[in-house]
Amino acid sequence: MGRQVSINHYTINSSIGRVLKTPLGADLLGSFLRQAGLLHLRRVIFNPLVKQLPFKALSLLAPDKIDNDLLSMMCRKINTYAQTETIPPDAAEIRETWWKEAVCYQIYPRSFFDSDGDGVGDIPGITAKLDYLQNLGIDIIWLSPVYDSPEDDNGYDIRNYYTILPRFGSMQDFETLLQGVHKRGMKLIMDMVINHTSDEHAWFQKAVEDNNSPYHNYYIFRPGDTSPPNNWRSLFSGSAWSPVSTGSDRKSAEQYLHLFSRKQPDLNWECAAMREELYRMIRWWLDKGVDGFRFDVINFISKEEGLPNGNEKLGELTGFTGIENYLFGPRVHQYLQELRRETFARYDVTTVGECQGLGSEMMRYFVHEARQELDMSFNFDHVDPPGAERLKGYVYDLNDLKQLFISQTETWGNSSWNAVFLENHDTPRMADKVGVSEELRDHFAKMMGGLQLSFRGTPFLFQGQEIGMGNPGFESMDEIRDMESLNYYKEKLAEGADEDALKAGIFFGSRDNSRTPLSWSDEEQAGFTQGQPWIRVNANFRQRNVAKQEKDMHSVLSFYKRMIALRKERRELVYGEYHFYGAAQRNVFAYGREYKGQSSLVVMNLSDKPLRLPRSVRRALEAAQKKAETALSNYEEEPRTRPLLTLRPYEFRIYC
Ligand code: TEU
Repeated sequence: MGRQVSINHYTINSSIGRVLKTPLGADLLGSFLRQAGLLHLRRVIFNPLVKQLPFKALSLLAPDKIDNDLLSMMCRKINTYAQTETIPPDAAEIRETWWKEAVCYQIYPRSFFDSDGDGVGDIPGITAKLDYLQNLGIDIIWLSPVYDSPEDDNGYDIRNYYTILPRFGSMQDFETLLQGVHKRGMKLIMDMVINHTSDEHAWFQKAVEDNNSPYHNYYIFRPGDTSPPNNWRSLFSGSAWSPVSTGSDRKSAEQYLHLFSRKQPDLNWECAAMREELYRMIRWWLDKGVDGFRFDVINFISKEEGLPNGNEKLGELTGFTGIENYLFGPRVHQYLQELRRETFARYDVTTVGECQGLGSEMMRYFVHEARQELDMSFNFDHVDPPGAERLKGYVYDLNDLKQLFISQTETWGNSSWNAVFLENHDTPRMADKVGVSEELRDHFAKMMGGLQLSFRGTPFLFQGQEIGMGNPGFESMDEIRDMESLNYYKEKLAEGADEDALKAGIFFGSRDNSRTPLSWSDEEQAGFTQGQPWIRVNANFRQRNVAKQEKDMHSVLSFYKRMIALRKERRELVYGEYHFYGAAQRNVFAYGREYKGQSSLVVMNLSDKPLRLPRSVRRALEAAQKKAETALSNYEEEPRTRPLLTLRPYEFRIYC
């Protein structure tokens, strides 16, 4: 992107309205209010009179959470963006392409299918199940990391980018998998973790052995052996700095930066030689024939120059002091454009960036087609409720998801595309976040699938979602494997937290909740392994499993198959414009989609109680029912009234 001479300059004396007009201002403030549990203030801030007040007046609204320092920091970031980045105008029409039409499926290899009885899922296990995925209608598989790794963070700590972790299989096994995928007309994208490596990666080993080695500049070191060089906190508890353990010589003692665990040192993206090594490696995978990448925490790669201390108030609020120094870092776009140019630009592949902290306005800087960075991003605003902490437990309100999804569609425009997900390996199962009762679980699972598969954006399903798997119901800390949960437990206990409450939060929110083995059948260990699984299987696998649901035309799995097939038949479900009905009314989620003369209507009841439909929705429904060629719902029995006046608990209906 060419640099732009700009007269835009924002300070804490600029009006709130002016700041809100910038994408970064709108998003920063939006996510700030969300995180601070101050969403109710949105109304106040968007009031035309309030908008005329200076930006610094915001600190009066919540003095304990907002200070001038924080607001100045926001302005600095906004200025940097305003001076260096632009969002090009939108194309007149959406560009049609394969990865927008695809349905994707995330495989967490450790827990998908174990072919050799060691209790850990593996690559031949995935190959064995390709027909299953093809039958389901999957086009693209996203494979969580299978590279060589000491598995401190289940493979998100890569020791060698060019080899496969032996317990997952060999490179030959990987190639067989890739062939099997391609033979079935499907594609495979790799997880690519390049914000950090494992501390056991040869680069890091050489870097700590010898300060003068060229590899020393591949990571981020600062002198000192006692106190950390700044106040940044790791996303996995404690300081983001650890001393290099080999340094016995005081003068050469150093600390290294790790935003995640101490076994995941951050790479120094300022180092051109390091970037070149990464690009070479990515080209190597492309030449092997992979169809793209999911880039792990890719919006964290550029760190603020000088690594300044993080704002304390923001630290308290987010739990991650320092975050403003790597979220929207100064060179992130330069790096992303270079990454694309040097690697995937010349291949017909697709990319999705994991972009925690990215709102729907800022997203356009990352995925606008004319900017040549990424194809799609995973945004996280909808993953947890406003102001809530996963490891403390919460009740998720689907109305919040609805509001976010609606507002996102307003900002995307024709040139930005997104990935739509409801579950992944980092968050508990949706039904448990919402607290759905046992008897409504199937209806709920189908409704969520219906929503995801009728929305604009490429759907990414997470393994188990297609059979409505829930959390396993952990009961003891011995069952927990995830280092994030274990570190958190240790840290909070040491701080004097109440043990029962602490455990309850972890059993609810641990990432392990979605990492238990896929329930394949009612055989021992859910048919996942002949051995002892690395983590327990879900207790209800005899009732809820793939084999059983394959035989039942009313199962969650059968519903997913039908919904996926429908999405492929009806292009308006992929590309269509939206018209929302009754959006202001709680628990009503209804939209029409229209594209090139074809239209569909979706109606949902987001609650577990019967819902009376507002008139606008009833009218739209009546019209859609009259002309519909296909109708699909998550209830076997037809509704009693026609036209429809009420929806049953978690009822989903689509008319095309
Ligand atoms: O996750 C990044 C990330 O920030 C989170 O979703 C994270 O799991 C959580 O917020 C921590 O509080 C990615 C991967 O998806 C995750 O599995 C890895 O652990 C992490 O990066 C580090 O590579």
